[in-house]
Amino acid sequence: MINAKELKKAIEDNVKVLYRKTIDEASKEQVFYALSYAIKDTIIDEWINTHKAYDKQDAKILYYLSMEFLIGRALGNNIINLGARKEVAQVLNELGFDLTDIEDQESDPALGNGGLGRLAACFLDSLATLNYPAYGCGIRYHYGMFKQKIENGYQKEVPDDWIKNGYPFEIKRSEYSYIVKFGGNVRVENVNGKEKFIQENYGSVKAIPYDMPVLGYENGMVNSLRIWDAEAITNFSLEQFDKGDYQKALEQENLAKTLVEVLYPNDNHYAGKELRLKQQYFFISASLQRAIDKFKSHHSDIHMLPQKVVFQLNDTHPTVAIPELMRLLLDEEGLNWDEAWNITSRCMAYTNHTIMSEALEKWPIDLFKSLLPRVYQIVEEINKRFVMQIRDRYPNNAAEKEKKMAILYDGQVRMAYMAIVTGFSVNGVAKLHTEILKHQELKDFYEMMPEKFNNKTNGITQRRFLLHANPLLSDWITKKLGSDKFITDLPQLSGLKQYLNDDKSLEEFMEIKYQNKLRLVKYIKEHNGIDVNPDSIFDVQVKRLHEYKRQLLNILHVMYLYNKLKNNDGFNMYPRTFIFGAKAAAGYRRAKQTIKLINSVADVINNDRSINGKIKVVFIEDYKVSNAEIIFAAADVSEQISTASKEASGTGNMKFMLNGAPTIGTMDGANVEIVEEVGQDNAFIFGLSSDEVIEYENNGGYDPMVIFNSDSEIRTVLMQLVNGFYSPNNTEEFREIYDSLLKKQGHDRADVYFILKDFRSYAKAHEEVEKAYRDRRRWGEMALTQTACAGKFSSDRTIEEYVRDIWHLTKLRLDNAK
Ligand code: H53
Repeated sequence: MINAKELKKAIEDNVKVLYRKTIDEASKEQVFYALSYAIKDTIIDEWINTHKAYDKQDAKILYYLSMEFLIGRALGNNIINLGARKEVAQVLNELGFDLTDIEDQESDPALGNGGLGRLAACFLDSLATLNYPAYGCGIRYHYGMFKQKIENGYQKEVPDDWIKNGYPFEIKRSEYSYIVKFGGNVRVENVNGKEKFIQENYGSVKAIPYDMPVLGYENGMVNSLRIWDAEAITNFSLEQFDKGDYQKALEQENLAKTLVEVLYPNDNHYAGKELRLKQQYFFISASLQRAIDKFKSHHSDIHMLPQKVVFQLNDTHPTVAIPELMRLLLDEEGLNWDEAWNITSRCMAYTNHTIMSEALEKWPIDLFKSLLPRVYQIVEEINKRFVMQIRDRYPNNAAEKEKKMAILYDGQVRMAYMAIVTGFSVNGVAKLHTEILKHQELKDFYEMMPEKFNNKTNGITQRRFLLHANPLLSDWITKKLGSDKFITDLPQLSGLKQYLNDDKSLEEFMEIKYQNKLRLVKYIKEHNGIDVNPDSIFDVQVKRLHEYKRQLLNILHVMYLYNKLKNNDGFNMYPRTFIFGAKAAAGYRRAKQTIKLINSVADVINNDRSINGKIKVVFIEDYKVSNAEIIFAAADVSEQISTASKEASGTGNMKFMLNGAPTIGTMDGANVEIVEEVGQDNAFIFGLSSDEVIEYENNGGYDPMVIFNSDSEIRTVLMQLVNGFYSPNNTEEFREIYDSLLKKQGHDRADVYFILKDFRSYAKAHEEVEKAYRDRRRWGEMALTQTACAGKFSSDRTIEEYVRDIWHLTKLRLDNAK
């Protein structure tokens, strides 16, 4: 528990020691550091204590291996999980500062792109809250996700130097450094009749871990997020080297520098770059070496590893963990193949997050082999043995099955297949997604090894996305339920259903939404300079920019509404603010054009006085975890409009729901389960089903030209893309977007994402939204229903399912827990 007096003194002392200032002279940034160090001080004993308990209880440990952890700011979250929000705010007040202002000084650690990275962060929060021993293992990127600036409507990427001034919540732990080797060749030696594989002529780097505390909610548990940094190996004197070695030393220096420099900014798309594979191997090799050493410090028999350790592969990105663990067991521990295989396959589990083929990593064999020569030999052997199994099992169609399932095929290493073949569990991230995996994308594997497949519907942490993001609502819920148990038991929210018939409660709920809208209005004014009407419907789509997520459908619909307003005197429309927030991968042309389109449409519409502010379009610059919290709390409508079958789950949909915003969406990903919870009447569903999409994809039969020719309103909107209506200075600005909707794209048909196909039913769903919103009582009920039914979507539920079905962890007991 925080002691107010001690905290105050600690802040004042820290300001003195760090800056040689008294508190009244300190800047907000200085107070941020002073407070953060004070908070870290209060965490540290529990952090030590937790890890002592790991050892004492000989706990089985989960290693969540992920290239991304989109953790967001730590200070506010740590204070929440210490249960000290009010006390800390009070202390700061007394010192003349506001806690929210101070939190705003923290740079947002953006060590992830989007859903996958944020999910990993929510999982860490839930693991600690539920007392499960776990490490997150990742990379300490020196530059996280780029900061987005919008200049003249275009996205511009600015480097995110998040550790420039030091990050107060990390600890460098040089004593746990490891060497990671790249390249060279493998020499085989015969030692006492046994083959020994020796990698030589390699380049190497030193991997150094930095730990960040991950606090459970008021339970004294502090797990670690371990992110690896790279340093050149410098335990030699350069002078002793001849020219060749000097060259090599420089190369190693360079490798270390570039290795952890930057996060690849692609979400759901792999770039196939050598450096990316290096990053993957780097953090995997270091994490596994450390995990094995830790295991061995308590156990003498390496065969016991699966009883004490489990590795979860977050997508294909960490899959090189499989041959690397094999390597360590074979070459370092001296096991034979069968023993090593047995251990590895019982330690590894894989989560699939997408069916999009461009996101499933396939490495060119040549690249893989030259970078990881010994690891590649092991992959070859795994493949060889699996192919033998295929031939055994399918003697009549072995060649066809090999083509579909072999790990090495067509000059490539298919990482997902290696994960499925080796691991003991393969899970999808929402019911629909898992069904599609089993019966479409991975059906050959499902047929061969059905026992591995299971579903774990994603979830989100209510500590950040309700408690921290929306204090007004969480205080109200606490009052209404007479308890704050929902903070660790989200299904308690169903108790709110008793207020669905209570006008006064509905009004209170709506008033909270209004206050949160005012907070966002202020943010938008400060950051975008746009005035937004808080009485308008806040219709929000925030997520990565990707064609399958169909921000384009949304903005085309805005263009359509605007035309209706302009052309039809009788068209009456409830004021709407369409809010977008999205980063596009730096090299993703179409996505960047869509950002420009949204901003160009905003420019025209926001400056047209004739429509009386009925429509506003806002593009929020630099969408990230910290402003997301403000946005979710303020949304009236949640746009979840991916082409059915493409969004594996979505988690933003859950954050909107929790904060009382009904979904307008397709039957895709977790939307399906959201509708299951709230009922059809409390969601606005439109568009093709996933079966219909897949049917069209496989058998054709969709031609957007037919729609273009027959629907004049749609045609007008499309023509506005190429007649300069939104780009008077360059009529060609949006030509590619236009073409993508109407012209065949290489091997693909036009309108790959069925935008025109779904347009009319989307517009209809929007009419329903408006109708519902005009009935204030109905809307109140609908909005409260979202929050009341959100219980299922806590990541606490998801984690309990992983523990029950995959990880089999035991809760840690903490002697001096509060
Ligand atoms: O993972 C989220 C899902 C979401 C999916 C996303 C994702 C990435 O962010 C990156 C790569 C990838 O394969 C998948 O798109 O639907 O909610 C967490 O599971």
